[in-house]
Amino acid sequence: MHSKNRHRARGWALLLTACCLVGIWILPGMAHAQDGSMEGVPSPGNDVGDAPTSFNNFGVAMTAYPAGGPPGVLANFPVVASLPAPPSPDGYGLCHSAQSPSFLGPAPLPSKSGEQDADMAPDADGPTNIDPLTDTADRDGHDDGVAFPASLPHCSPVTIFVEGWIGVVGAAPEYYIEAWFDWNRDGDWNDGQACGCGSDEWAIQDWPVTPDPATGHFSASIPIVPCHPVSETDPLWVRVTLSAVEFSPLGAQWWAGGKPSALFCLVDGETEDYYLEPEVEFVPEPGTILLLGSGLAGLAGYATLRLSSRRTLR
Ligand SMILES: [Ca+2]
Ligand SMILES: [Ca+2]
Ligand SMILES: [Ca+2]
Ligand SMILES: [Ca+2]
Repeated sequence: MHSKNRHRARGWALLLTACCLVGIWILPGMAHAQDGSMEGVPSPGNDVGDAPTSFNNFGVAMTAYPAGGPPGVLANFPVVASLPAPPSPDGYGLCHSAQSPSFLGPAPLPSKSGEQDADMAPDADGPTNIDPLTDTADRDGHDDGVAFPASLPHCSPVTIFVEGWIGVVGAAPEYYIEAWFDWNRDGDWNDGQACGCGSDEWAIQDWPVTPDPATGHFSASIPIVPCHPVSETDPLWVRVTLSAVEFSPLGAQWWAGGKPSALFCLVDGETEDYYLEPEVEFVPEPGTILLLGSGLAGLAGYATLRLSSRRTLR
């Protein structure tokens, strides 16, 4: 082998070794990913989030609140993962290999779907995760690994239930859950401590999860303290991520739900974004029927808030 080629091959070997060690891979021509199992049809290679972002490939603003507009709070979340989109203030969107074997979700089958990018087809689900031109988000398939409590009361501890599957034979015994909550509803996850009482916007930091060695399944009920400096009744964008690496040692450019470069993804895991909307629910008091002045019967009770989402609640 020519010494220059040998030198280059050694360089790639060292790079690959480094990528495996830190759980990050360099995108191998992300814009032209191919999957032989799809008979040569271009196939999406990465799992990306589906929160709205104004840093997209169409150069148009998207709305964080209310989702879909009319224009209110601008969306600045790090979502689109690769070039030529510009970086958000918190970098590019998190991405994991869609072919890697670990994911969030209740079923022991692959429960994540790949896409070219958040706003670029092809997408294994059909529609892209987000459509900047129509200000539409939250369209990724398989956002199914998180169960939120019925409410997120201000400054009161609750638990977030997360489950999934770790399918790497001989994997490190621990994987890690991260979660970000846009507590101050300003369209990003970078505000740290937004109340005196509650969790950081990076509310779940490197929470270790260990799979059952026989099945690969894991689950965890992870404590957080919700914080609502604006209003408990406003909707909320949340990101939850499973990865083989801890984010704390990677540096501050990873601490707001994004990554510092468009040129790589995390190898194993999945990212799921959720739009939680509190809804007013009438709770009747048991056994109480009132006779109103008009002669009609009515129930005594009270109004309460209950979160709703396209996804699971408990
Ligand atoms: Ca999933
Ligand atoms: Ca979603
Ligand atoms: Ca998708
Ligand atoms: Ca925020």
